[in-house]
Amino acid sequence: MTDTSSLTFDGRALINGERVAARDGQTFDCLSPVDGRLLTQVARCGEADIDAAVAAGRAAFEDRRWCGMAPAQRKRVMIKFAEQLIAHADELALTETLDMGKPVKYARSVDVNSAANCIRWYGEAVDKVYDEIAPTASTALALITREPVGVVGVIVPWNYPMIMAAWKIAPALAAGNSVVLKPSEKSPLTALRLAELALAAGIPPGVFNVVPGYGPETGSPLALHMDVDCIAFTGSTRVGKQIHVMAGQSNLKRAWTELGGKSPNIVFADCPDLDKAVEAAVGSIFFNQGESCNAPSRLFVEASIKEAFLEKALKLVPQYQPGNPLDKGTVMGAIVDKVQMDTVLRYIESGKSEGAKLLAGGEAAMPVAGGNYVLPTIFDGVTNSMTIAREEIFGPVLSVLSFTDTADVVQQANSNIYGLQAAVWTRDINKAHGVARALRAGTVHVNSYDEDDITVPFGGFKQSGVGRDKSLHAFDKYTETKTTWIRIDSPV
Ligand code: TXE
Repeated sequence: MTDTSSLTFDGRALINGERVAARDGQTFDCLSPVDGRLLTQVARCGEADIDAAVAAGRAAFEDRRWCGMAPAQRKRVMIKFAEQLIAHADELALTETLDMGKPVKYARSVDVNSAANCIRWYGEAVDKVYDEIAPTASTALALITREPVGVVGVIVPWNYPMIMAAWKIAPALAAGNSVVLKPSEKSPLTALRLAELALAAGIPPGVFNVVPGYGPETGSPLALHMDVDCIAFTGSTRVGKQIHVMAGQSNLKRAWTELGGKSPNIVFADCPDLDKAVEAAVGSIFFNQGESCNAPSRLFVEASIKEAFLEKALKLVPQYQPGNPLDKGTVMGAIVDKVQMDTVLRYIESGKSEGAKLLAGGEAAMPVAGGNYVLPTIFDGVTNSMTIAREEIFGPVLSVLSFTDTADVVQQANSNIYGLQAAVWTRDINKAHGVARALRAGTVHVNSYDEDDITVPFGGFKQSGVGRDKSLHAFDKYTETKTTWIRIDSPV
């Protein structure tokens, strides 16, 4: 078991380079889903704290202490910031595990590394992205330049606290903006450490502020703030819609949302490697306890191979028994809190009562007293109209549907409000391309589910949100495009 006795936590906000309590002194308890222990008390920030953080961000932007830095220097500081994450990798991973319940081995190998890589990648990009000159007539020069939007508000969820924050703060900071980050009240601790590490790396005070608190009390004032130029959000579709409304109600700040998913994973009988398809289907839904927006939660298997597929899948299930996330051998940890666990269990009950056939799991588990754990669950005989096929569960629950016709499965896959991710497994290149093109999703995998790289955009069609994280496309969200016309009265 990993020793956590040396860890201490500071739950105060970080505004203008300093750790501060909420203006009104309020706090909330930060409980660990691993065993219910109290980790620390966290500042319960409100409107006055948001005002202070936005003012600090605005002042930093106005005096150009960050955006005015030479790009090569800003790059160096960003890379140092990434190095700070790696230097504190064990501490960050343990904090993430205690705060939100994911297995420590993944917190270290996936979350810390991925967040550091993201910050480094955008840092590297700072002095490599060029502006443009438009192909106008020779009587004028038209420069098309990118400018930071100003103060960027960022609201993130609890499932990948560091990675979700990094996907937004890294391109926003690299582009020269100031940031005010509100982490989820369910997992606020690593975000606060990120801001301290940014300071240690040389990001000037005021540029990166973190204001913990609840959605309506802390997130809403940020989304409604008249001096915030852009709001970038990851979370539920329900709140995402409110974010766009709040942007419109206030100063028409740019609003970008990465929301829910109910991703279809379509396995044809001619899939090139059934074992791989099974491993991917099972591994991807149970990874991170199923608390992933892009989890392949709807599995469509061609009827002729369904029995063989499920037989193999069920053999893998025991590997995913929930265990203490602090144990380095654990692959499935705790559900983030009791509220989320109850939500998952309610969905499981709805699957049972709507007529799906429970093949595995289907109830809570208790590997550690006081924690929140759910068994890896598989339902067969699911139809697309059942609640467990329509709604995002955000837990370790796989819904299995079968099909016989290609056009029909595409239609079923697309008949959902979400369009985040999808997969198709076949060795027929025509079918692969045709189906991939017909699927309404921001990312489609062919014969895999776990390809991932910072170089590719991530985001959804339909109600999975607006805009893309990752890749150079993310700069579009955090920059304004300016045209400068220069008249040329040429003497020659
Ligand atoms: O998300 P919320 P929750 C889905 C998933 C999950 C469900 C609920 O299905 O079961 O959402 O999770 C802040 N104004 N996803 O309740 O409420 C909130 O404090 C401004 C999918 O945790 O959307 C947190 O920081 N901000 C998802 C963030 O929004 C508000 C990841 C997300 O919280 C706010 C998480 C308000 N009125 C949940 N209300 C994904 N796609 O990755 C809340 N917030």
